[in-house]
Amino acid sequence: MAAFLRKTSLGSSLLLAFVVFCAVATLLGGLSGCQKLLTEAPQPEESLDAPIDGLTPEQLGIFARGDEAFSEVFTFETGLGPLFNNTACERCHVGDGRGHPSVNLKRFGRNSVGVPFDNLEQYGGPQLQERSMPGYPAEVIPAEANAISERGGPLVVGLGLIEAITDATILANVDSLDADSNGISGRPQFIDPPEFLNLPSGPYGGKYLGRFGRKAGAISLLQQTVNAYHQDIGITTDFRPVENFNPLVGGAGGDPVPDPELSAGTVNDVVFYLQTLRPPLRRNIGDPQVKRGDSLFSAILCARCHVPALNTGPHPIAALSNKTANLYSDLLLHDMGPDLADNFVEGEASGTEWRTTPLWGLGIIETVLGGKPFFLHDGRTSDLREVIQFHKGEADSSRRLFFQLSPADQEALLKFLKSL
Ligand code: HEC
Ligand code: HEC
Ligand SMILES: [Ca+2]
Ligand SMILES: [Ca+2]
Ligand SMILES: [Ca+2]
Ligand SMILES: [Ca+2]
Repeated sequence: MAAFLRKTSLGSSLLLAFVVFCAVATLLGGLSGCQKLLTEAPQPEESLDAPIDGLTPEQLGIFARGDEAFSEVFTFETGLGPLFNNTACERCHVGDGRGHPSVNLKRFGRNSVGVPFDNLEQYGGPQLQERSMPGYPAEVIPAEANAISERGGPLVVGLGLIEAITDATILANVDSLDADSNGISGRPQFIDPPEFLNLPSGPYGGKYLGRFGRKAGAISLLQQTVNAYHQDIGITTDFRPVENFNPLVGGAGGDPVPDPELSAGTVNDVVFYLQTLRPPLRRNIGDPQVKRGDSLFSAILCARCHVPALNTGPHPIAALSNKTANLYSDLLLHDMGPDLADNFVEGEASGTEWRTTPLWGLGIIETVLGGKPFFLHDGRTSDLREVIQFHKGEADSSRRLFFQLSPADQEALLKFLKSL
């Protein structure tokens, strides 16, 4: 809420609405989370919305503009739609954290043996925009789709450090053929750069290393941001000036707002904001139980995928240059087995593969989301034991080792996770 307080007048009216909502809810005797939010402002180490240390005053100015744009709520008058999933970045990345599962988005396609994955573009695939402006039909998932991937918005903090990690550092952890026979491989995602990024042919057979998104399907924060505006909110930009294809209209069904609806300048401010959002601060580091959990985390192979730290290379933003990112991820793809499979192919990621989710901020999600965290790509559970229970495929032995630990050691490991 501190984030909202510092923001726009819109933020304040949202806060006011929330306070009124809470007051009524409290009168009716429910929602203890409201009570907590109204009485305690989160400590700095409990919130996500702050700039990284070491920015110049000018950079802080760009950060503030990007912050404003990230929370801007679009309307039909400002270009929302005609097809969209939600009205603002912040709706799906609440307080720069993750979205509530009620705002998950869905992608669909057809997965058949022996032929390339079909994004079903004639039906508006791969992304389902289930909301639309009046006069336009919203999309529906066609009967042909046999792969539906439901995804929640991840945390968007510390991403500048992730962008600044060199390819070589990430690729050093690749073990595609599992040469060390621990059951864990880890493959890189390679992506054809979209034309709007204006990049030369990439170093990997023309492709670039993907690192953002739940299957590492985006190579940079610019790509992720431009596509989020275009796909998730229906906002055209200088980078992608043509409205989304509307299958039920049979073309780029337009709204009345001339395209592009948003300038490259604003997109770049948002990218800068994402690049310079501070990585989460750890809590309870000195706690003996947390320390015990930390060493168990390595001992039972969690740290093979959730690699505690990767270093960044040189970067034009000094605050990101040659730093350590304590992200707890290798940013590689892993086969996680049938329970987590979505059958949805994205670039080189198969229907069972996911990028290792960075775990920094794991213990803060709860505060940001008002009391209840939601984990895994679709936010299916709030229970960390259940998260580990879902780890199969390459993580099978790690999962088994966890459930063989003594109850006290299991608790220590969970306490360590919550300190991230
Ligand atoms: C409808 C909900 C929704 C909206 C609106 C939305 N996002 Fe997202 N965001 C997601 C989901 C879901 C993912 C994961 C996507 C994937 O797996 O490909 C994501 C991923 C991201 C990532 C990658 C994070 C990572 O860890 O790799 C960034 C950055 C991001 N979004 C920024 C934005 C920005 C900027 C906007 C506004 C322009 C925005 N998002 C709007 C749902 C949303
Ligand atoms: C083989 C690689 C691998 C190993 C080993 C592994 N993980 Fe994961 N972990 C992943 C991937 C990939 C995901 C994302 C899965 C998804 O969202 O469907 C994930 C997700 C998670 C999440 C959810 C994060 C979030 O914000 O949603 C937690 C917590 C987690 N792992 C903890 C652990 C712990 C604890 C261990 C050790 C017992 C472990 N992992 C072992 C790859 C691994
Ligand atoms: Ca539009
Ligand atoms: Ca669509
Ligand atoms: Ca291995
Ligand atoms: Ca338009």
